[in-house]
Amino acid sequence: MTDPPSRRDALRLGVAAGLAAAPAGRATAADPPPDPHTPPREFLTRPKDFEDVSRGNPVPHTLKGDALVKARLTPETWRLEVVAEEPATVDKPLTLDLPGLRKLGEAHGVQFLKAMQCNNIARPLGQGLWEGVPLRDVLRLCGKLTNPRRVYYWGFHNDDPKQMFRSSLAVNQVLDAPPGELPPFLAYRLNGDPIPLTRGGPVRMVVPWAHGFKSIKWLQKVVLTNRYDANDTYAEKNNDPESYLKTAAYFDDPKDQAFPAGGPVVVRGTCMVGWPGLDRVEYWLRPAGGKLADDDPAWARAEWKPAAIDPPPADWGGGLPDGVLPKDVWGFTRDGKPREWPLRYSVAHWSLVLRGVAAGRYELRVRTVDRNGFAQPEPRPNPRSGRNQVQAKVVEVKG
Ligand SMILES: Nc1nc2c(c(=O)[nH]1)N[C@H]1C(S)=C(S)[C@@H](COP(=O)(O)O)O[C@H]1N2
Ligand SMILES: [Mo]
Repeated sequence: MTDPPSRRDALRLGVAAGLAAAPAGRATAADPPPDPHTPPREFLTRPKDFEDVSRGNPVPHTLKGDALVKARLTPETWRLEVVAEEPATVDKPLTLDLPGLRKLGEAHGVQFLKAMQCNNIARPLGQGLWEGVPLRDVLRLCGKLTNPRRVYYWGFHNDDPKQMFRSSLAVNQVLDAPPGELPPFLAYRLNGDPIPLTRGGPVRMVVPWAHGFKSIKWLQKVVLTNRYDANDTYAEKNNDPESYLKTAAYFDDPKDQAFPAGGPVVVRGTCMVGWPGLDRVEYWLRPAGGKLADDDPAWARAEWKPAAIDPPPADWGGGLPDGVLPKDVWGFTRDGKPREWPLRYSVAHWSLVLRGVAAGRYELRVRTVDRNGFAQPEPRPNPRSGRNQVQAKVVEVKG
């Protein structure tokens, strides 16, 4: 996750006690330039640093040796089975191995940046450059499909149905993504390397627009069905099985923070850019006056001011060679520039560098406004379709 680099960055920015004793407005060697974009933060998460959300006992990624072979979770033993259940049928049920999938990738491969986010956990779990083959191009190998309405799929689950973690998509979502839009795909590379077992390798489903529960790890089975209902494990407990990623801001460090008077108040964080895109990030610094209820009139009087959004990073970090720009990645031009920024379904970084803040205790809130003009937490009817409460923390400037 982003914590360790951000803390390190905060230190480099001179937030550490003692460095900020210079009077406000006069730069010293210890007082950093007012550019909130330096130093760069890592844009991609190393695969091992993703937060893990995995069911199973034992969790599949702890299997070793023969157990791993038996589970068919090694690159050599991995197989994907594609079948249909009556009254849906496929002409040619399919068994695909990893070389077969990679071969398909040579003709149909896609690459794109996506943050993995659980709809029950606020902050994204990590962001990767995922590479794989659209599921539609795998289904094409099955010949004629009759009567399918949904695609059900799951991964290895220790032979115990109770440990099954499964998900589903409408067959239209799989087959009819508009050209140039992101299709659900079978991923076999993450940040340029084979997907490690811990992140669901050898092959993982990745559904670009969806929360993590659609992106099934250790994928082994795809079933075309005539059923119209979602079979998602995550539909239990009032989760919304069709939720799209939402736009929302998060603090790098959600803990309260103290700053010495006279120095800058520097706060950084990330935002998830969901399906509605990101127009801007805003902050509200309010003299602390106890907990603010949802219907407090202070909300209507709030003065939201713009925060800075980091530009595309020059160094993408997280395991790609230094300076490599993902020019072959969805959303980028041939010279490696993003067509829109920040990119949909990715994590963007924001920063606040506030100078001249008078000594005192404040509540700091940061929120996103999406491209439909909805400010977080709107327009959420159901918090279980993605956590996006406006986060708040106390910031104290010590006199
Ligand atoms: N097979 C399988 N796939 C799974 C899960 C699981 O428990 N088993 N958890 C899902 C959930 S709820 C989330 S949020 C993401 C988490 O992905 P990560 O562990 O790579 O961060 O994986 C999804 N895929
Ligand atoms: Mo999740």
